[in-house]
Parts: sequence; C-alpha cells; structure tokens
Amino acid sequence: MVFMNITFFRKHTASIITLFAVLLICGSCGDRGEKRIKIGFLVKRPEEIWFQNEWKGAQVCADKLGFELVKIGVTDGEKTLAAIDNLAAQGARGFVICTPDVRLGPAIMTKARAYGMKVVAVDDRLVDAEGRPMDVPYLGMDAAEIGRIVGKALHEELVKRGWNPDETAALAVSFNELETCLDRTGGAMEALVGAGFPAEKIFSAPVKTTDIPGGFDASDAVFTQHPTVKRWLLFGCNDEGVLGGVRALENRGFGAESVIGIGIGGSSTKSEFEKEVQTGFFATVFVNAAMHGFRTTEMVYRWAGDGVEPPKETATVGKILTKDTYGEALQELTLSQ
Ligand code: FCA
Repeated sequence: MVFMNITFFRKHTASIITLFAVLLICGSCGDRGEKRIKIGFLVKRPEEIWFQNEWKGAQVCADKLGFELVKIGVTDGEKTLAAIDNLAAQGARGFVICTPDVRLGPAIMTKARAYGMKVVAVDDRLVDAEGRPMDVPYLGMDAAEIGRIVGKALHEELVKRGWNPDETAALAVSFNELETCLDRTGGAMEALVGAGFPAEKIFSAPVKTTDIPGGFDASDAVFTQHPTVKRWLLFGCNDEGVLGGVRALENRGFGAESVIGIGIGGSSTKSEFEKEVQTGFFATVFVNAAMHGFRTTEMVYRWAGDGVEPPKETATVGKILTKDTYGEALQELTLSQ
C-alpha cells in the first residue's frame, strides 16, 4: 500500500506541484477580491457646495469602477497631514486633494511619496517653497478664460441696460493668495477694460475667506468708501464672494435694478436662482464640479492601479447661466460620464 502510494507520487509529481501552485494563487486571488482599492478625496472646505458636488462625482466614479472612496475634509495644514497618515494606515493607494493652503505642497508630497501614494491636485495647484507650481498632475478651471467670460457678460448686460458709465463702478471680490482666483478676477478685468470700461473705476475687495461672509465684509468696506456710485458690477473668484457683495448691497438698498453680479462655479447658486424675484446675482459661469471630482478620482485610480500617469495639466471650461437657463446645468450635475 505504502509502496503503491510512493509510486503514485513519483509518477504525478509535476501534477501535484501544479495543483498546489493553483491553490496558492487562487488563495491570493480571493484576498485581492475582498480588499478593494482605496482612494482618498481631501477637500479644504467640505461645507462648500462646490466641494460636495466634487465628492458626489468622485463617488459615482468609485461605484462605477468598483473601488472605495474615502472622503475627508481638511480645513488646515495639521488636518491635511493627519489625513494622509490616516489614508496610509487604511492602505489607500493615492488621493485627490484641494488643499487648504497651496504652500503645503512640499509637505503633502513628501508624505505621499514616502507612503508610495499617487496624488492629483484639483482646483488649487500645489506650489513649492518659492511659490512655483509643483510637478504634480493638476485639474482645474481655465481660470483666465472663465474670468474673461464673466467680464464680457458684465459689459454686455451693462450696455443692454443702457447704464450711465459715469454713475457705475465695478468691484472685484478678490482672493489673490490663490493663482486660480487671481487669474479669474484678472481675466474679468481684462475683458471689462477691453470692452471699454474705465480701468480706474474697477475696485478690489480682497477677502479673508472665500465664503459669503468673507465676500460681504470685504465688499461692504469698499461700498462705504464710494457712496456716490449708483450702480455696481460685481465679480469675483467664486459664487460665494459675489453673493456676499450682492447681500452687502441689498443691505444698502441696491437691488437687481442697480446691481449686476456674475459669479463662477454654479454649485451654490441654485437657491439664489430659485428665488421668486431676480436679485443682483445676475449670472454664474457654471463649471461642472461633479465632473472635476469624477475625472480626478479616475486619474488616481488608473495611475495607482494600472500605472497610467495622468496629464500634467487639465483645464476645464465654463458656460454662462442665468436664472432662466440654470435648469440645464442641474441636469449636467446629475452626471453623464
Ligand atoms: C477655488 C475656490 C473655490 C472653488 C474652486 C473651484 O478652490 O476657493 O471656491 O471656486 O476653486
């Protein structure tokens, strides 16, 4: 009996080794199947609807491609670095980030590289210690062009309403610490001046925070300095800044008939456009935040999983929308990727 078994094993050694190899490989296949790839998505202002829409788009991508998305709000530098440690502890392979401070770039990348994680920056480009853009894939708005769309539309509306330029001034609710914001307001000024609006009648209200209260405080201080202006054109880095300016003017008795405000983004303007009456917030240049979320998450996933390196820079475009045409954008927000 024993003799027979030894003969059997001798005859079938190759087959037995193959069987064990298959069992081993299948065992690890099973493990891989259970442990889905994890990708992080870190945003600086989780309360801003823009970033919530980016997360929605990223989640659609994760569900479609079958990986796990870890969403973390990172409102300061400490939270950002802790979030990267946390992702590494969970075995995440990479992350998308809109950092609370672009100068955290070197610290973010040192950590990410040490953990072997892939990084794509969204909306705000990471910069090095000298303030130069870092060599990290970036997807963001074509900011100067979007700004020019704002400036052109402001001027067209001013002409359409037949406003007297002598009684009109323009205000940039600006945030010059961010390259993308500087380019947006710069583009709008360029288009306004290019269309014939006097450069000396364009004022700036630098905000401390890029939300509605930040826009309100900064613009209100400028309105106080110019009490003789009868009509205002408002533009800025995002919808929130312009909405802050619109609210500050409403407080001073300026309504839709004497204010033309045009924002950028479109995510936070739904409730404004759904109001029964037209306010001073006339339009926005809509950019699909959900698409930003979807595309950047997909980039990290393909890079970490299949080694497909994303393009160094991807610029997205915008479309002007008013109270009347906003519905179309909502359909786009439901994602067709
Ligand atoms: C920047 C702004 C945000 C949003 C984003 C696309 O990060 O701070 O409000 O406009 O770009």
